[in-house]
Amino acid sequence: MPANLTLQYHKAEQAYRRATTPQEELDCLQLMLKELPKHKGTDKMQADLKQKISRVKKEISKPQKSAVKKGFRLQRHGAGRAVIVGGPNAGKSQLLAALTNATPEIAEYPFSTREPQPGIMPWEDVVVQLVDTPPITADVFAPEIQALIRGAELVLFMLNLGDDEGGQEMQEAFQQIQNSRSRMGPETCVDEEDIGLTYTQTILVINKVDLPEANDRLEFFRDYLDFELPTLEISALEPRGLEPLRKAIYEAMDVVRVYTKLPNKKEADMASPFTLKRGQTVLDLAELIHRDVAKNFKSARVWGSQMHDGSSVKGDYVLSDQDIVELNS
Ligand SMILES: Nc1nc2c(ncn2[C@@H]2O[C@H](COP(=O)(O)OP(=O)(O)O)[C@@H](O)[C@H]2O)c(=O)[nH]1
Ligand SMILES: [Mg+2]
Repeated sequence: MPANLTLQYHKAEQAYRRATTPQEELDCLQLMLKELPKHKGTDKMQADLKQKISRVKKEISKPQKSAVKKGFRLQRHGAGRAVIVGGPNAGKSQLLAALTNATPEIAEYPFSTREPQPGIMPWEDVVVQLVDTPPITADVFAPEIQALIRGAELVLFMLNLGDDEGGQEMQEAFQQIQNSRSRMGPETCVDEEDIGLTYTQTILVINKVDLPEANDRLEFFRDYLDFELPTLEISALEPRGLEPLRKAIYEAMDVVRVYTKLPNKKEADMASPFTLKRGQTVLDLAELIHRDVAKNFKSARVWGSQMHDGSSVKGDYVLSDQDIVELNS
């Protein structure tokens, strides 16, 4: 039976995936439970939610025990997050170093990365957070990587063309992820029937195409590439193919940039745009700035591609990329 989840439920679930503290998780889970349609088809979902709520409550009441786990709740930053995952030596850390300000350890031996590490990738006038992770193998799949996959806007799943074992190692990492509850897919969605099962949009990043053996290996590995993910070929070291990748990462964040202007000022603040999810409205922008701004909101003026310059709009106006907005209360 379809669960017929409401828009509010989906919003709460989305916020749950991005929660960075146990209290935020609890608030979202409670909202999800409230919004869940109560009928036979959702019995299991209700039970799952209640179980999760009691688990988070325990975590909140026992701060010492959660200290370890908390360390992996990385603060979100910028327009969204892409997490880099894959087998050992695929070049995950090299990619983080190539795209961001971070300086991770890059090494020929496996498991040089032991903890998730964030970096900031600039894109035009905004930034995207990338997170490097320890390798996933047939034996090791750290729970914090699962949480990162679940909460990210995008997964960069890496294939190593630098080793004859690369295909096999990718396959093993792939199996681990797809056997978990936080899976990869061509687009991000939740399983309507099975609460807690999520798919995060993924790009297959084929790395080390600079090597002379890369082409032959890729032909050989094609047997392993039987899943349908968008694919980009790069060399993180050389570097090669990084511009299309950067663009794809930004586009996967699915945001619009909005510049705000004060009513008494002539010029908008063009230096630091807000980023909102595509489809969000002027009222969402007001809420993002401050609860009080949203509460006192009366109307707005918008300068942008979809609006005549300075036209007056209501709170439900859907923002377009690079709109300039003046909020009036
Ligand atoms: N030739 C080549 N070597 C690379 C490339 N990317 C990474 N490497 C090398 O592969 C090894 C493993 O890289 P690293 O980023 O530490 O892999 P990780 O375990 O996935 O984080 C290092 O010796 C890197 O210099 C690439 O695009 N081309
Ligand atoms: Mg590494």
